[in-house]
Amino acid sequence: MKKFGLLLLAIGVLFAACNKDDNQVNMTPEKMEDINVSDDFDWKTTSETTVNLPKDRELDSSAIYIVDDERLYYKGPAIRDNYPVVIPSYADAGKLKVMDYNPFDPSTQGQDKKGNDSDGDGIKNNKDDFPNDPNKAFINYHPASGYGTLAYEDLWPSKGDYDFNDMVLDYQFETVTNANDYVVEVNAEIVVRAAGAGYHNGFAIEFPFLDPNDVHNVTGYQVNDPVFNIAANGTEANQTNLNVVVFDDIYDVLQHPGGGTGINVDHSMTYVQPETLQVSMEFMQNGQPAGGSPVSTWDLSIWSFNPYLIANVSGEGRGREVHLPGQTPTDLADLSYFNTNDDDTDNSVYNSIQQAQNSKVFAKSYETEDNYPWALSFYDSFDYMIEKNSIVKGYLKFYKWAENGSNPNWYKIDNSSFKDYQYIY
Ligand SMILES: [Ca+2]
Ligand SMILES: [Ca+2]
Ligand SMILES: [Ca+2]
Ligand SMILES: [Ca+2]
Repeated sequence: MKKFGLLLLAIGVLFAACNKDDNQVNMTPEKMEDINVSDDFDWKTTSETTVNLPKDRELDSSAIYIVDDERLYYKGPAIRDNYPVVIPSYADAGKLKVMDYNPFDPSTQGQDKKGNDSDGDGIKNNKDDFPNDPNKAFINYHPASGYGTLAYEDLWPSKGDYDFNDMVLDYQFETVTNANDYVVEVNAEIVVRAAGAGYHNGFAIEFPFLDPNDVHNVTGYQVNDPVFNIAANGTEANQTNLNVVVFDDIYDVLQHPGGGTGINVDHSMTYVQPETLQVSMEFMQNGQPAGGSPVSTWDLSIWSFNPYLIANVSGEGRGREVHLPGQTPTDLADLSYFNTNDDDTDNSVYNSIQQAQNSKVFAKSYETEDNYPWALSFYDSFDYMIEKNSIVKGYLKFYKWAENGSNPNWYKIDNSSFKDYQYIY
């Protein structure tokens, strides 16, 4: 018995030792390479769901509003049985509901006094964002409130230092629709915040479900380099899908402060005021669609926008596109970069995709063999890293999200158990 007890004790000590080792292994990692990311991890900070209109709904309204406790995700005519809705991953899809008025704007409740519809577009005055314009009815935003952020590494197909500040942009899309839920115009605000890189990088957006001829014109972009061929309507020429080149050189948008590498990534250098570009796409003019048929909000699916950095334009031209993980290159991307250096895009899948245009079924793209990305898209404005500091060091729960999807609010929570402020700009 005594011997057996000692043995148990010994096993207990061994277990304690193992646990201690485990704890050390599980300590907060210091670099991306310490993180184990599964093959199927989705780097998106949003999730997509479908909201059904209740069948027994009281139809006292000419418009519906899809909301949760904090945000209005959609407003438009009640003309479908269900609506796609994209919410931040940390939000609770169970809280989504369809209402007959906008709870964040009490003036939309009920009818206005006489149920007036001054412009006769079918949307009552108190619900019509343009009560005197029959060609416009609603304004929707993506993200639903405030700005989202795009953060890039620009050395693709080689991996970089994971400071994700080589280019940092905030974005907000304003979509104007009419009483039939057709898109009249999309107004994008692109706030250029930082360039923690030496390359002269450009930035463009593809709308993967739309055709270049779906827009009458694009305004507000800043493109001078002749490697870009811009068509008469302001879209990029020689593309199957609608592409808008927002700018061709970040160093033409933000002026370098005169010292150090990059712009707004080092507190010892002069801060440069971020520059806001207002890029507008006009889909309908006086009620007339640009293409053969009007574009619905479903066709647009604004949250499916495919933003990309074009690396080192002055040195390498138009072809080196750096996309979000899982996204597809455009027709003008130089495909010879794939599967070189650290890129582990699945080329066999890609080739079959080329034959079935517009399908977004990549098994893998723009990730390393260890499933690390070159770009991140945030549903909210993101506080980016100081130059050459890995996101892993600044955001203490990042690794948990990347390893098992927990802590989807890892970048939102403003306290020292989530952020190590000394590394964040
Ligand atoms: Ca109206
Ligand atoms: Ca109207
Ligand atoms: Ca970097
Ligand atoms: Ca950098």
